[in-house]
Amino acid sequence: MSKEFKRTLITSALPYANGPVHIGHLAGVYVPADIYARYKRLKGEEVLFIGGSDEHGVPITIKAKAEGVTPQDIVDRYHNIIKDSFKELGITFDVYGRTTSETHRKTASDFFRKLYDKGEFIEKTSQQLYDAEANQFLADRYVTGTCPHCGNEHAYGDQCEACGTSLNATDLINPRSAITGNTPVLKETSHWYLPLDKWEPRLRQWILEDHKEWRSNVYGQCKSWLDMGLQPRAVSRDLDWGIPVPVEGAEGKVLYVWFDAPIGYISNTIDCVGDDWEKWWKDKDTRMIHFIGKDNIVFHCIVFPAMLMADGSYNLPDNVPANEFLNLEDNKISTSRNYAVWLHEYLQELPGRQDELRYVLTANAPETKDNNFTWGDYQQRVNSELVAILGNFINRAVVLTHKYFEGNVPAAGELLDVDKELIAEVEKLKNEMTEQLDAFRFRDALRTAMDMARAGNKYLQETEPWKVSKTDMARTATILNIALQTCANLAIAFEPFLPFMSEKLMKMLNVENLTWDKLGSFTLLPAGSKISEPVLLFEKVEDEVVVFQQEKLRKTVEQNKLAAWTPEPVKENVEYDDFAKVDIRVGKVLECSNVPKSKKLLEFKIDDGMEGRTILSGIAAYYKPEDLVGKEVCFIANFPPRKMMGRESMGMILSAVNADGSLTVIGPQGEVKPGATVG
Ligand code: B3M
Ligand code: ZN
Repeated sequence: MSKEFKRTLITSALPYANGPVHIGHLAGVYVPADIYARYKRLKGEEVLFIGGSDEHGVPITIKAKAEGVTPQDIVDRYHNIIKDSFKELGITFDVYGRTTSETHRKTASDFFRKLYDKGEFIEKTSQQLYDAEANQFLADRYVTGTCPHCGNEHAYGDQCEACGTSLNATDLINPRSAITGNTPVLKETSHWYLPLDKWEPRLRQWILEDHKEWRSNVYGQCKSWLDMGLQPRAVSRDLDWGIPVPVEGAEGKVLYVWFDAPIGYISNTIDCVGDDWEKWWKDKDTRMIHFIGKDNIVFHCIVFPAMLMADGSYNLPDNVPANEFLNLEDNKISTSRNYAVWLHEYLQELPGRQDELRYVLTANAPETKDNNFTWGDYQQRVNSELVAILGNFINRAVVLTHKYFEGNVPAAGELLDVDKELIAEVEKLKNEMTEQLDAFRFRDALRTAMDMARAGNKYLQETEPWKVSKTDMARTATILNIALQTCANLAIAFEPFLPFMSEKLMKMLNVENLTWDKLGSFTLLPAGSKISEPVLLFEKVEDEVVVFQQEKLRKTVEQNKLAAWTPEPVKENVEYDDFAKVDIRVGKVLECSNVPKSKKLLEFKIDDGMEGRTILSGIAAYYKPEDLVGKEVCFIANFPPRKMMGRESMGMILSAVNADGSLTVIGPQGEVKPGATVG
């Protein structure tokens, strides 16, 4: 970073208030943003950390319609769930606002009106997709179809989630209305367009020349956008949920959600600091950083900057460290398919384990490529890293100090090489962490902090105070002084990542105000000061937790399969005479057993109202044989005898395969005499 700034404005993408936040949001945006905000505050810098809910947009109206409530009901519900769960996870927003606020309505309207009055928009009439039955224009998520770029058949009218391309609804191939499923018609309507092409030269200079330091995934996506050539982009919609376009004669039209939402960063700043807001948005000594996921790059690096350029009075972001996506147990996280680990559920099911989640999400952060979260890895990292390395080192240093010095920090005597090596190592690791955090490399910085804990464990292993104490208490005092000072350093190093642990540790050490500049000091705890009794910082994750969470996901996948299931198409017609040839009867199961050496076959002895018969059926995977004895089943009686596993089968028992893959044997609803004909 070349320019020296006086303060940092940190924004984090405003989550749609159409559902809770999940670990993908956290890993992608909010945990890294909070790490950075905490780090900058630890350095004593002036920071403003902006968050808030994005409460307009079609996903919200679709959800409201599906639930038979108003969009305001939806956003009120989820805004509060999201806000509360962020707070409980220790995400330290200075403000968490919302785009249905009056401040935002005014700020967004004024922003639009200023550009309108400056003649920055093109007003254009065009043919847009329209659902005649629903009597509604189809924008954004109201229409789905095939992406013209990658062939994804479930692309939306504004974006293809598969390849990330931003789309116009009319780009879609085979468009379908998300309201009625109908094929849309074209209908004339007028909108205001922001001529992105006008800002292309300046955007090209600002990104491709002035910000070569941006992450390659961000820089690359911007470059491909710019190389494709920017087109004018509609900034209004024919919708009834959103901010009304503040122009006479614009009834029924609202601001496009991606025009409105980024202005939410500004309005939330106003809600937070009032008249002081311009210092954060217009003063050249302020550095703005946008934390987002990769699907928001075009809006934060091209569209919003073009809006700010068109206004002319705002700063532009200095960096946009967008993360890639996090998958869950090797599958894509999906709000609509409820396939996620929801933050509010995690906090309920695993109370007090906020740090563990922050740790695992940062250790697996998709900073340069998509990554994966598994419950097995969560357990392994908590148990073998947080408990066994970090917690273990701190616990040993504190327990031994109570054992040998009644909890008083012992004075350090002359330092030996092994002591000096640890001190030098901590200083080296501090410098590495500083460089990594400044470069938004949070995974690496967390690993470096863990290396500090590893160095502490190694130090105790090498100095063995539990042995030295038998002969040399002065040396023991030095060792434990050094070990405790290392614990105090860990409280600083981990504060951005594991704030709850850091706070507990500082309390245990009876120390406070440990700022970043103190990292590397070995005089943080004065000799003679008292430390508290050891507190367990991390508990092992038991297997039951992993089993429960994986079962929860399995059930969700099953439910999705059921919900997505559709019957097979009906076969070709048959003549009645053909059907009449099939002789279907009711029979009673007298005996049922597995066929030796076969995983599939069950052997049935059936009372068919005649001589009785044996039927073999490949349903052993679905039933315990004993559960079928006494049941009435329907079977085809006039198939020719068939040999299977050396046994003769006289007929076929009818069964249905369910949507979830399970199988049910078919029988009469009530008691029927064996041998009765089914017609
Ligand atoms: N509401 C979140 C998303 O695309 C979107 C971000 C707005 S940030 C101004 O998932
Ligand atoms: Zn695509």
